[in-house]
Amino acid sequence: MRTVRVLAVATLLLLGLAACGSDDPADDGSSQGTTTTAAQGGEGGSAITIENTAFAPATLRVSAGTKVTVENKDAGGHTWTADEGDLFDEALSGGATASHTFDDAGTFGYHCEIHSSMTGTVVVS
Ligand SMILES: [Cu+2]
Repeated sequence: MRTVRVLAVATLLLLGLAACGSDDPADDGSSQGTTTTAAQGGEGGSAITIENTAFAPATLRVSAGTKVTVENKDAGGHTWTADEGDLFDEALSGGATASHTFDDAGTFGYHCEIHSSMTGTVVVS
């Protein structure tokens, strides 16, 4: 009796695994498609977040032509200002977002004009 019960359980487990196995490829296919779309901006995505008076990630790596979005999650205002030239200079009140498309490869430092401790870099390749 015990052996039969074990076999029955094993069969159910195998059936369950087989069912999962047949479902997974479809799930993986759809989620991979979503991931690919989201990852087009390059490693680490293409979004910068301002939170607790800091930019994150401190260094964002994207490929040329990527539109980078900055979201200010703080209540207070900040700016997203390029260190050199006037590539971008956005005033971001609490909850605001801004974006800039980086067409050329290079390393672009930026800062907040209100808080000197707030700095970051976008590396475009
Ligand atoms: Cu600031």
